Amino acid sequence: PLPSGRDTYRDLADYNDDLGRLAAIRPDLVKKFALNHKSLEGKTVYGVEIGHNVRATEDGRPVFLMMGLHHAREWPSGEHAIEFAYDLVKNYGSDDRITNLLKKARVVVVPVVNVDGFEKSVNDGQLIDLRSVDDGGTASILATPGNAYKRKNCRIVDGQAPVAGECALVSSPGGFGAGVDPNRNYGGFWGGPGAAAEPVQATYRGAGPFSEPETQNIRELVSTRQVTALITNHTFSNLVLRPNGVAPDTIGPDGQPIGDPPDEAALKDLGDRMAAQNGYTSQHSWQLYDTTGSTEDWSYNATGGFGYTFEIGPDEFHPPFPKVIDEYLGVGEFAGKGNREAYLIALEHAVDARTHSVIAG
Ligand code: 0X9
Ligand code: ZN
Repeated sequence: PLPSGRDTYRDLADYNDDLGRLAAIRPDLVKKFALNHKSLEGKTVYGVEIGHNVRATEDGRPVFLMMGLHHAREWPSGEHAIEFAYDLVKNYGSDDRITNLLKKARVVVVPVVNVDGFEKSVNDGQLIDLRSVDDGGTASILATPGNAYKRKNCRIVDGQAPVAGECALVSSPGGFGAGVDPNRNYGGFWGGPGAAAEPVQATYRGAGPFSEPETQNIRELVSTRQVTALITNHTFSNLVLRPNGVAPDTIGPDGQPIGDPPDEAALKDLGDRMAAQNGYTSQHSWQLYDTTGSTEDWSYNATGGFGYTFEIGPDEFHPPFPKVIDEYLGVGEFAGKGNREAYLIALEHAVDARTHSVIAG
């Protein structure tokens, strides 16, 4: 079983309750906190901080940040994030490896970054099978009632939603509904290739870098801690992606090719070691396709903390829950290929690493 014992997907209330439950189980070890910015619909976004003597004054211990559900429809991405929190809490004090890691580092888990979008997806969802659709399911999505396959946040731009104020999936013909793509709205290379300027598109970048509460929340979290490693979970394709989201020969704002990240060898090494555990393919993000304004392209280039996107699962946004369980633990169909061990390796890296600086929020 999963560390939490759950056997069905959580909705937004379940996530928030479980974060509170974790803190109630071990108040010395877990602190539930609210991020700075409420969502556009006024919801509070929560996370937990986990570490030995967690309520002690901030002591500069390095932080490993784990996130899920930037994209609303990517349900396993939140489940694996919160199960990792349960795993740490359950094993602290009995498992020496985890106990020692939590003495040296703090782990911050924000399982649902895009609360508005996720609430629509999980509560108003009608599931369809996307496995045969090779374009990410967009053709089927447009034919599907409900919001199960909603991706973006709930930013309403004039003319984008069918009813003013409604955060719907489907808008005008050919559109992808309301919202900014939170994974195109960060400051790293914002406005470059692989992000759309048009609000109806699936990868709409927003009006400007960090225009959205979701990205503001993560920017402020990363900017006020020593986040030496982060994983942002997505689904699907069994990938461990490392910066950057555009190829080294891409011309940057200074007119020169951006090149590979200065830490490419070490980024690759950690990515490869994680992929050896979960069986994913470790590669540059740009080898999937171009993206700009993504989470770790900002965080890595701003702070030097290593950041990775995990694309969980072979082929589904909402696999049957038993698959989500097995893929976390590395059992059954996923024997020897679990994310649990990959996450622990990232946490070990976080303990040893240092960021360049803490930047202003
Ligand atoms: O397009 C995305 O945002 C991610 N794929 S998804 O199917 N979950 O939407 C991939 C982002 C990869 N690029 C970077 N991380 N830079
Ligand atoms: Zn995604």
